[in-house]
Amino acid sequence: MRTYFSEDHRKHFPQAELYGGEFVTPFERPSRAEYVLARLKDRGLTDIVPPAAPDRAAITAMCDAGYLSFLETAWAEWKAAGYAGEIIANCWPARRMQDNRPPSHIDGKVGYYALAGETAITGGTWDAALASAACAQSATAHVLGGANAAFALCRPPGHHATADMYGGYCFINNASLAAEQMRAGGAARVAVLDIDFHHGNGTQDIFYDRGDVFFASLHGQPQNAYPFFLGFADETGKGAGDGTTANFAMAPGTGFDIWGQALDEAIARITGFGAEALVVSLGVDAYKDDPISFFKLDSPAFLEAGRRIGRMGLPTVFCMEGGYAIEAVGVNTVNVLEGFLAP
Ligand code: SP5
Ligand code: ZN
Repeated sequence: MRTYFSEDHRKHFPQAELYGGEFVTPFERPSRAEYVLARLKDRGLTDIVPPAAPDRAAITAMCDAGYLSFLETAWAEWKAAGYAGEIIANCWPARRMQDNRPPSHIDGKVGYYALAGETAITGGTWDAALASAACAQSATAHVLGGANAAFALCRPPGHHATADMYGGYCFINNASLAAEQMRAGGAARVAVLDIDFHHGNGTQDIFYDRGDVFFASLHGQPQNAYPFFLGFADETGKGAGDGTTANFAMAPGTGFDIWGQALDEAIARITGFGAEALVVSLGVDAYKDDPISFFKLDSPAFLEAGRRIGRMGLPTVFCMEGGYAIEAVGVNTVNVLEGFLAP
């Protein structure tokens, strides 16, 4: 399986994440990608190539124009405002306030386009987010060209980003770009299977009213887990997308016994939908030692998850999402890929 990877991910390395009322080194850090790369090489998955230039038109087609322009110019505006630190949101259009009038001042814009305050933007964030999107796009093109699968080693991740909001360490929704590209490339029906510990709120939001893209997510239940305000089991899609969203929200302490059953159900739903292509939001933060998550999967569980995904027999694009038990991220991620390759 070919991996698409860009060194430009390093341009996004904020020093600050707001966590427990303190600034800490972000959990989503460049070394994560290094561990994945090292493990790929250890396991002989050495077909690792840089992506082609990003397809900006596809990004523009999926995202809000004001949002993209914000991402591109936010750092310059922030510096021009005289701020010394990194960009962190601190005010929002909360309940009963106006949420359809993007402000002009950078402070207001940041709150308008942020869905959470843990994620900082720096001078290199936009370039890195574009390079990450390019990995997903090149991986998808590779599969559309006839490969049965490809791995986009995306960093920053994407599944929390909507068409017009960043947060959860995400800026551009890489998996959604891949799904749209599969559709444009001829797959009549596409599924996104999100196995990251966190609900893929961005992906769900982008496809919520779409009958041609199925979204299934396995995640920590919103009562107890980020992003808290989406991912409930009763969210099942709307309009043409009625019935094409499936959320498997699980309790603290969930292990592979329960999680594996949810995976089987998600796979059955995707198969029943008649998907012709699959995008996997590949987060490995369901791991037992993940520092910000509460599931209890061990490393062999990721191998088994990969096997079950492989048995679907679909053309598949894997997009890297979360996973913060840094030294285990490589093993767990590559375990999914190896399980897929030898189901
Ligand atoms: C892509 C991805 O995995 N994004 C995750 C974003 C999570 N951001 C919020 C982190 C807050 C963690 N709080 C956990 C408390 C554990 N004691
Ligand atoms: Zn996650």
